[in-house]
Amino acid sequence: MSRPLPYSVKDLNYDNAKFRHRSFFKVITQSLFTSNLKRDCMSCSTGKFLVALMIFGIVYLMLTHTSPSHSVPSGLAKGIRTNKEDKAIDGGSSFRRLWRRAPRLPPRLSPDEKGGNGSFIQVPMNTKLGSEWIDRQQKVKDAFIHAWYGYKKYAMGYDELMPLSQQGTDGLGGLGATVVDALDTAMIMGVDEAVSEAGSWIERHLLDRIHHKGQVNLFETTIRVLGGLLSAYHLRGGEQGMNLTSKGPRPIVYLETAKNLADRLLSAFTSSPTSIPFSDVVLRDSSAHPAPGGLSSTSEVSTLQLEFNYLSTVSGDPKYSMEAMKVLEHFKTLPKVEGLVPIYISPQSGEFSGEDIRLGSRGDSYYEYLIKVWLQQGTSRNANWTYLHDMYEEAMNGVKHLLVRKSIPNGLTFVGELPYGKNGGFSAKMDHLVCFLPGTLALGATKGITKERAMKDNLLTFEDLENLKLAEDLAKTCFEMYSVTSTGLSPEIAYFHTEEFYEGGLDGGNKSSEYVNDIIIKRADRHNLLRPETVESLFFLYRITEDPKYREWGWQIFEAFEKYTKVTSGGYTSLDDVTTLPPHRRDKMETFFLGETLKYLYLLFGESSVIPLDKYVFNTEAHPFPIKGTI
Ligand code: DMJ
Repeated sequence: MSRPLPYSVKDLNYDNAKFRHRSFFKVITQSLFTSNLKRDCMSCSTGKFLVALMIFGIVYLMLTHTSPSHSVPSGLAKGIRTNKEDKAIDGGSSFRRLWRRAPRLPPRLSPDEKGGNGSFIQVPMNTKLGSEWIDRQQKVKDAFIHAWYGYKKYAMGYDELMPLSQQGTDGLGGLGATVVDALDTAMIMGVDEAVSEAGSWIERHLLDRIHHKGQVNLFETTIRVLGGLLSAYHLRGGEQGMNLTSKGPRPIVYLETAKNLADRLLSAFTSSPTSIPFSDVVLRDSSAHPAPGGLSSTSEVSTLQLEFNYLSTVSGDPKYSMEAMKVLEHFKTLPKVEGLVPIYISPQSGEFSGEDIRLGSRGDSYYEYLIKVWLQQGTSRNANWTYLHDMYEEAMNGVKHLLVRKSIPNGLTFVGELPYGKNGGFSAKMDHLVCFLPGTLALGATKGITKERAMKDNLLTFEDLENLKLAEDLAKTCFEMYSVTSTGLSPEIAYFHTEEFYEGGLDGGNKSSEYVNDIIIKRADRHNLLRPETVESLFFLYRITEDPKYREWGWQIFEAFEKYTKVTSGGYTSLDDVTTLPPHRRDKMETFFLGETLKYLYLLFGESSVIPLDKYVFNTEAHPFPIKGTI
């Protein structure tokens, strides 16, 4: 059978130029010399005279017009000048100012921030949001403020809040993980107070913690802390040399802290005898060692590259990217099962260990980063990186062939597991963690542009369309994992009723759900940790398909979080059992509730121009990094 031209090849020269910022001067001159004017007028002398007159007029207007080139509040406009620019403005002439390149600003962020109080956030001139979605987005912002308030009051500086016992706990090595994970969400939402408080805490304490703390997990620290610092650096205009000092520290503080942390994390790579890093790092002496048992998780070692690559880009030091990319280059050489990989790998031998294959815990973000690291290269993607896209495509075909099944009686599409490899039995078990996959599949299919535009431009292969369809089917299943329970919240793990597998009496408790007999929830799996994966996928699918049902589903999930996980005194809590009412509450607010869950819900209800998917790639902890060459 002849295969369609891979999208990757077609996409290599994909031109995003029309979305790039161009200065006013450039726009005028380009249109003069590329439009019909050029053809029709330049040939006759009257035409030449008119063109000269226009240029003269424009230059005159620009010399006499003094308003700033960006629509930022005047106090802010001062704040964002670099020293260099200040000198140019104070000492230079208007004419010199004319030739200065307009500064590139960070992305347009919150639609509801009206730029008051020197807020750094720009307001889209024209909001297309209906008032219902503006209200709902505000409710998510209120939820974030409530979560931050609880954390700040009872646990500031600890990794996580225990909202019921009203204290903090350090489960992630003691780097104040919630502070850093939450910071860019606060920036995106325009919660200035939290931006200030988190930023000041980072400036005052984080370096000291990094110097003195003991053991941390390489993966968790990279995706939450390093990722959070780097996206904060970007969103505050760090790459543009800006100095948005009004809320929190100068962006360079985030970058310098990130470098200090990453230099220590690098020991996990350099201490290992292979390209597979050890899983644990002792920060205070920059040493590293394997996890007890000696093995690393496949997803952990392959989910570091977006962060280390971006750090190399902004720091100008290639060492971070080089070490992290060795891992994926090594994975390229390893034997796989139709692109699928076991969930453990040995840093001692560099080989996979065992045959357990799944897209849930320990496997998930390996598949996510294959496509996202490829996308991160943007227009500079070249032959050296296509292996990532090839590995992703092969893996997704493996998923479709070996892991995707339908439940009975009502045919929900789900992704199961192969705990004993290809020749062992199939398990109808699906972790909630697998619900990242619909979003990743949709992103991989259109590369972040809308489905409509991709179809119009004839950019989708048969495989892309198949992946998009699978994404939509799986997103529905993930949503039904919520609506099948009494609380409207998903369990950590679900099983699906198939010809081979059924256990009676283990439904989710919502007897009116059409899928009450399709989804089985074992007693040990009934907890909910406020995880983001489903709302993450709803966000990607809404942006890409523009189907409003994804927003409605997101809203239902948000309402369930509000109803059952909100703690009056501050914060939100994990639950022990989503199938009983009232649900028994656990005493923990995970950092990713602020870093991911609320961020994705907020973006889902907002304008698609905020952190656009063809210009940004989100790390697995929802920290956005710019795609090379687009911003
Ligand atoms: C997050 O830390 C990341 O999304 C990770 O990839 C998986 N687990 C949590 C959220 O569930």
